[in-house]
Order: sequence, then C-alpha cells, then structure tokens
Amino acid sequence: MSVGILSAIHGPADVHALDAAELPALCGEIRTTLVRYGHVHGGHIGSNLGMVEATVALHRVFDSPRDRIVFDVSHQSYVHKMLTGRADAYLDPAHHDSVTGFTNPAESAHDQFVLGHTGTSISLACGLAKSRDLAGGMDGGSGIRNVIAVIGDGSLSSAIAFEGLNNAAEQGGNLIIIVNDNEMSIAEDHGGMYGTLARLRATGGKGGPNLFMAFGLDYRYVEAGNDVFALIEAFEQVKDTDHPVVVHIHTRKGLGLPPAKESAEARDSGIPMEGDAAVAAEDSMVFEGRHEANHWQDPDSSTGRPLGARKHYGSMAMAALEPRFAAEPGLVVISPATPGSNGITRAFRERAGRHYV
Ligand SMILES: Cc1ncc(C[n+]2csc(CCOP(=O)(O)OP(=O)(O)O)c2C)c(N)n1
Repeated sequence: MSVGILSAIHGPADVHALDAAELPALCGEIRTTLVRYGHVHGGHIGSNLGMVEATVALHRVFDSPRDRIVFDVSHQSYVHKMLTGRADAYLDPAHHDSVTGFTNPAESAHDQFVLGHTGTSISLACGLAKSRDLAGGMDGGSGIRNVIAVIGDGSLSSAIAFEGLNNAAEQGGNLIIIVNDNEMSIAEDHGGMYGTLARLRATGGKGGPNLFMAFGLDYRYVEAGNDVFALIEAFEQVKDTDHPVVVHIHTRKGLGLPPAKESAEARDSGIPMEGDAAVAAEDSMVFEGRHEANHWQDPDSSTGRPLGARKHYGSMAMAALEPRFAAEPGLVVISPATPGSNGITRAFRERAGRHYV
C-alpha cells in the first residue's frame, strides 16, 4: 500500500506544509492504514474511518497543541495520533502496541486528557477555555488559543454534555464544538433529541427547533462531513471566534469498509448482519471481535460463528433472562449503549421490547 504522504507526517506542521491537492490522497492513505491496522490489531475502526477528513481538516486549520483539541470518549483519536507524530504506531505492526486506544497526555503534548467516558469533551473544553480566559485570553499567559471539543451524536445525549452546552454560552469566549453526527452511537441512537438532529440534517441545519441555538450558541452545519475541503472552509470560518460556536458535521461512520453483507470481517466476527447502517455502526465491534479472537470460546450454537468472550457471556446471560420476561414485568436489561459487545443482539432487543433499555 502507498503511504508516502502519511509516513512523512511527523506533526501538524507537516500537515500545514502539504499542498492542498495532496490532502485527499493523505485521507486515502489514512483510511487504508486504519483498515489494515484494524485487521491486525482491532480497535474502534468505524468511528475513526468516519472522522478521517474532519481530523485532517482540524490539523490543517488549527495549530495543535497551542490550539487544543479535546476528543469525547477519545476512541476516535487514531487519526489525530497519526498526524501528531505517532503514525508509525499504525503503519508498522511491530509498533501497534506503542499507543493506547484513547488520548493520553503521557503519550503526546497534542493529547489533552486520559478519558473513555462519553459526554465529557464539552465540559473539559469549557474548563480549558476558562483557564485561558482567566490568564488573559487568546494572547495571554496560558499559551492556549482556540479550544475545540469534538463530540459524537451518540455521546451528545450524556447529561454532562448538556451541562457543557448549558455552561458554554454563559461563559462566553472562544470555544468551538464540533458535533460529529454519523447518525449512530455504538449501535443505533435512542431518545427524543435524535428527531431534532435528524430535522437539522434534513434541512441543511436550517430547521427548528435548533437544539444548539436553544442553548444560546452560534451554529453552523456542514452536510459534506467527509469532504476535507468543505471542512477546512467551515473550520477556517470559526477559527479565532470570540464566542462559542457549534459546527455540526454530517459524516459516515465506517466509510471505506466494504459493505457489511460482503464483509469478511463481519462474517468472521459473529456479528449478526443487521443491514449496512447498523453494521457500519458496529464496525468497531467487528474489529474488536477479531481482537477478542485470542479469548474466543465456543462458537455461537445457532450460527456456528465464533464469539468474543464478552459477547459469549452476554448472550448466555440474555438467553437466561429472556424466558423470565413474561412472568416478571419489572425485569429490565440495561446497557450503556454498547449492546453488540455484550451479546445483546438486535433480534434480542426487538424481542425484549420494553424489557430492554
Ligand atoms: C459514560 C459512558 N457510557 C457509555 C459508554 C460506551 N460508549 C462508548 S462510545 C459510545 C457512543 C459512541 O457514539 P458517538 O459519540 O456518536 O461516537 P462515534 O463512535 O459514532 O463516532 C458509547 C455509548 C462510555 N464510553 N461511557
């Protein structure tokens, strides 16, 4: 595979120095690298594949680490790591374990926090922006300029994300919130907020009610969230903003993986074929399934496919609970929006109905 551009990126300055015409090829190289890395190593590949162009555009427009990028969950930071001196960890199988799957300041000055919980990025970014502004603002003593929070639509429903949105407008000052809307959490999104997001997508960001404007925030919409040039233009417009602004980008999770039905990875992983969108969402799980191969136990008795240990245990637990639903109306299975990796299949979810949250 050709990775001539990526392997010459040792930091954001190298992304700045590229010819604009090279950026789509860089995105292509990153995508190929992610897919190969996923085969060998496992990881949250689907999330990262959807964020390739946005991450390249962020590092093209902004100047990390003076401009601070705070990822939510941080499971979509592999591309960021590739562009901040850690490309080798993804290019060379011998170095695959030299980085963690999440951001980590011990790894790089370009990583702000160690985290894995959903919903945290906006509040954390508010804190960074506040410390900047207390020290005299963008040109003050903190050394911090633009503060950028990246959050997925799935994570956006977290209570702490709402705290961050609520705080941001009153706090004021420079804060850029990138809402990476790929129409999926790890599995499908749930909750009343998602109809609002869907209407915003359907109307090119013009429809109402606008959740973000209701919080008192400025708002932009980018439909072409996998077009690196459209993203660069949008990010340039908000760079150095003097007030909080949401940039809502519409991206495609798992972009670059073969369609689910033909996907050998999906077949091998034991993930049920749930149609393109759902499988795209659970691509990360596809590859995690592969990663769990070391711990594989018995194959799924109905499909003969191997199951990861966690999924295996989860599906046994669901099989034991399901017959009890009829007699125990208050019995409920609760998942932190990670059904696939816990053996809670879509078919089970449908059969469980109100017994599944
Ligand atoms: C507090 C908490 N609950 C649940 C999870 C499990 N989890 C990890 S990522 C994620 C949502 C991912 O969706 P999104 O934020 O849209 O990001 P995407 O992967 O689609 O880019 C969830 C629910 C978690 N990490 N933390």
